[in-house]
Amino acid sequence: MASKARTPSPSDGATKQSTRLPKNGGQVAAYPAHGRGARQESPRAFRTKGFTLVELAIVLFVITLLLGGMLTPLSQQIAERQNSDTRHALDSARTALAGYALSHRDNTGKPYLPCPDRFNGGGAGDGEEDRLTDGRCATVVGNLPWHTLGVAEVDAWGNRLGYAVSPDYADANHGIVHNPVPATQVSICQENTCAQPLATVAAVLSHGRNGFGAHNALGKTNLAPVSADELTNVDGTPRFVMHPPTAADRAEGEFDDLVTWISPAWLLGRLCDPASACAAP
Ligand SMILES: [Ca+2]
Ligand SMILES: [Ca+2]
Repeated sequence: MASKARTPSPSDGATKQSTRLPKNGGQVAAYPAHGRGARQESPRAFRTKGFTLVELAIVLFVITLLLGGMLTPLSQQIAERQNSDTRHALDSARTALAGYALSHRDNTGKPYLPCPDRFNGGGAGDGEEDRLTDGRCATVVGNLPWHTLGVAEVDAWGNRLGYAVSPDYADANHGIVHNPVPATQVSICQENTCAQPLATVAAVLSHGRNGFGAHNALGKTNLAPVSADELTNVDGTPRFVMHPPTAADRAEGEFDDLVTWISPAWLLGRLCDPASACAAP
């Protein structure tokens, strides 16, 4: 009767190894690679396995410094991107205004600009220009007729853009006249006293990051501004202050409005060939 083959177990090999002489002639290694001796580590090796409380505190301190250094530039980047996006919206609005004039002519072929979307009354806040039956604008100062122009409704902060246009440049029955007429109705100023106004055809305004005085996308009016310069931009007159931003702790108060404007030369340069009837009497 054949004996049943026995499956060797790992313990067999270990037993055999333990009884076999080492190849180095029987000398025993100071730190064996296997077995009980492998777990006997030196005190120095044991200490390097973890952090002490002091080391942990230092690591947390460094991480806090790194996060603080990263978060501040991130907020600055967001603010700069919002400013850049709004400036792009203002530039797009100015181009769209010229495009409107290219496609709208009175009965003599002279172009004219769109009217503002008014703040109050019929048709207010719908993004459509508000024009009277006689061809004149219902208001000189209002919001940009974003729906009429096909541009963005709001700036980067969710507020509508303001818009003012000289009546002489937005009359549907009397288009822009030659050479052009003095654009005295809309002014750009460096401060609220407006010592040296820059007469212009039209202006487009964003009320900036603080949004004071703006009409938001919900049709509501934001809190009124505090500084005299920003108050000038919401007083309903076609006079707009434009200068670099100032912080709230400055003597002149906070100012973050963004303004662009259309000069007569810029507009006619895009509407007319100088030799064409467009610019002729
Ligand atoms: Ca309207
Ligand atoms: Ca503002």
